[in-house]
Amino acid sequence: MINDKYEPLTIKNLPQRLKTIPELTALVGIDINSWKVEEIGDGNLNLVFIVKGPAGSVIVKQALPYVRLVGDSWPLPLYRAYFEYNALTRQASRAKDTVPKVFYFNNDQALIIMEYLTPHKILREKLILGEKVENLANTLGSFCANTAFRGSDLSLDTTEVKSDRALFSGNVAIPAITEGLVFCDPYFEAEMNSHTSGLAPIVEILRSDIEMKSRVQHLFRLYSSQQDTMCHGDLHSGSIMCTSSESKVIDPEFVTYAPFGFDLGMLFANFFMAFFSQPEHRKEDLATYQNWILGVVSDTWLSFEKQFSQLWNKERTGMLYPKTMFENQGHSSEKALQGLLNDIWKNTLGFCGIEMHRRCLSLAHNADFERIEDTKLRAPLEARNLMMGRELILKSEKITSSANLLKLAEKFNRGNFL
Ligand code: SR1
Ligand code: MG
Repeated sequence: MINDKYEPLTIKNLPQRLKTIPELTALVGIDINSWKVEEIGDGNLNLVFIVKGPAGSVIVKQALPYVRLVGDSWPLPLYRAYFEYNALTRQASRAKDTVPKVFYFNNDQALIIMEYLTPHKILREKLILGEKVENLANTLGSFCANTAFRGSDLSLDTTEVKSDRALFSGNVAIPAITEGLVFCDPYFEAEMNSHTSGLAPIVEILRSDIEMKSRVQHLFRLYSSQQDTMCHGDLHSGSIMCTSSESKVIDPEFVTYAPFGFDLGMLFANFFMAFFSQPEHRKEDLATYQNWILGVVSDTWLSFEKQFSQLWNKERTGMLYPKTMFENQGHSSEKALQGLLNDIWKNTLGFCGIEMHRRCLSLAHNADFERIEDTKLRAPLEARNLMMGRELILKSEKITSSANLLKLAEKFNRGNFL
């Protein structure tokens, strides 16, 4: 199998094809007749198998040469597995214990064998079910701060940053999905778009708002040119797996060097979509659960800010804002840090607004809203989400604290826009 031409795995052929990989047999056992293989991929792009054996279980993830969600009419390079592997190994060392362990990688087969996270569940499912996760904000805020800081010119030697920028700039076709589906398609009648019936008046407001569209394009320019750090690139609630008290970040195949606030923006948007969709997922304890979600947003920022500031003081060894210019001169770098954090916050809000739009208007909607079968009930909730997204894009400079951000979400949650 190892030297074979690429071929997608199936439940049937997987044991025969992978039986000679020692890293795998050491973890699940050598007798392939005792293996149980299940395909569990429910994402938009890849094959994901659980392989269970007498000795243990692992995940086998294989890229397909096309977008699974659409079919082979949309080809997609297999090389994304290589970038995912490289992202996972960096995240593992920069944000300890927050990503699955990688046991084996095969470039020809676009295949990664990694830790089976159990009893973890996809966070999006937990949010739809109304389940809370202890420490969620802390883990995610620290993950974002650690990966942002430690992948950048604030911390790494600049030769390493430049070489990683060059490496990840090879990941062209996958971030191109973001370039199209996230930053452009929501704002005109693009081919693959769809939206819930009843949303036409809101769509008209958004698509005719020239100021907002211009701001979206300014943020797109930042995304494409401000290569601050190695971002996960697709940090939504489907890329996080949790138990009731532990969270792990998975699936960084959209990895790209991008602005500091990009991952946080995507993440916040997915919490806001969970928040706005709640009225159709539960009646009991609705306010309590919605408040919990909002608390996760503000605590994630708090934890990001705290960890980023600690790293600023302890690990600022890169070429940017050097200690030689500040501390070593007896000068405080606090103002510089504050300026940077303010900039990250502002961009986070902008990216957040755009992600809130694309998940309702472009391809690849999310289950938070899609599970609400009755479109008459779904549309008004999506309208709140879309209108808040617009406000975030238009007013990101004026929303200067997480308290203001939460107030805004509460205000839009009461809104009737249709
Ligand atoms: C065609 S891929 C659609 C979406 O799925 C991924 O998870 C990314 O979010 C992408 O935009
Ligand atoms: Mg994914």
